[in-house]
This record gives sequence, C-alpha cells and structure tokens, in this order.
Amino acid sequence: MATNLKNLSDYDNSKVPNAETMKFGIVVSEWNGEITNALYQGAYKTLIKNGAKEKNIIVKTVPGSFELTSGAKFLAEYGKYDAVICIGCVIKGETPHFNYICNSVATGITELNLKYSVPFIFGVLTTDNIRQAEERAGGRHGNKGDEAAVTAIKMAALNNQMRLHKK
Ligand code: DLZ
Repeated sequence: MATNLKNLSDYDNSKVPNAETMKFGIVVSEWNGEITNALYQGAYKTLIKNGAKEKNIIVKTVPGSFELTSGAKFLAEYGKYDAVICIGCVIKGETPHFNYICNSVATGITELNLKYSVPFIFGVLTTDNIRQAEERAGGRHGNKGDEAAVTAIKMAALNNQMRLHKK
C-alpha cells in the first residue's frame, strides 16, 4: 500500500526489500566532491544496511554530473546490475550552465530508464547554493544518497518481481 512519504531519509526499514542478492552500480560525479562523497557514503551504507554485499556494489567516478548519463550507460552495457545509482550535485552559478547540466542529466537518466530494463536512480542534488546542498547531504534535510539507495532497492525488487510474472 502507498504511504505518505515526504522525506525518504525517514524510510521505514521494515518496508524496504532485502537487497542480499542484488548487484548495484554507483556512478559518482567528482564535481562538488565533498557533497557527492557524502551522498555516496549515505547510499553505500544504506545498501549494506539493507542486506547488499560489499562485493556486489561497484563504484565508478565521472568528472561532472553531465557525464553521469554516459557513466551509467557504460555500467549497464558492460555489467549486469539490478540498479544503477547516479550521484551528483549541481549548484547554481552566474551563468545558465546550471540549467543545461540539470536538464541534460535529468533527460539522460530518464532515457536510460526507458532504454534498459534496469532502474537508473536520480541521486542528483540541484541547489541554489552550497548550504542547501550540505543540508541534503547528511544535514537537516537528511541524506539524499540514503534515499537514492532505498529507491534503487525498491525499484530493483519491483523489476525482479515483474520479471517473474513475464508471460
Ligand atoms: C562545468 C560545470 C559547472 C559550471 N558546474 C557543475 C556543477 O555544479 N556540478 C557538476 O556536477 N558539474 C558541473 N560542471 C561540470 C559538468 O558537469 C561537466 O563535467 C563539464 O561541462 C564537462 O562536460
């Protein structure tokens, strides 16, 4: 049944499927590295906490959020994953660069989701400033990396469940 979740960082552990047999790819952007590292740590710990094995979590870095789409695509094409988590942080600057990167990564990840039967998770912060990013990378608004990991497990479980129903 649906629940009224507003902040996935407050997820109910008992409602998260067990990830013991699942394999995850994580792509992390190096840009705004302190933030993306905190998001990554959150995602990794959450996967482990929910049963995932260290050996089944593969991590790759890319230079910036713009490259998350191709990094995630490489993982999907050269490996077998139950879900791929894309982690980045785009912070508004003085030029329209922010809009181009955000649009591109959101569209790119959406297209990967439509192309492959693998869930690609949008673990990308898009904030006005560094303070907002810190608040969402282990600060007062939780850690969006944790949320990306919970989403990855739930979508992987759904995909695996649907595969069993395949006609
Ligand atoms: C160039 C750029 C800028 C200005 N800002 C960010 C950002 O806030 N977050 C991020 O992840 N990446 C940024 N980048 C780098 C681009 O994502 C990309 O790596 C470069 O444009 C090279 O393709």
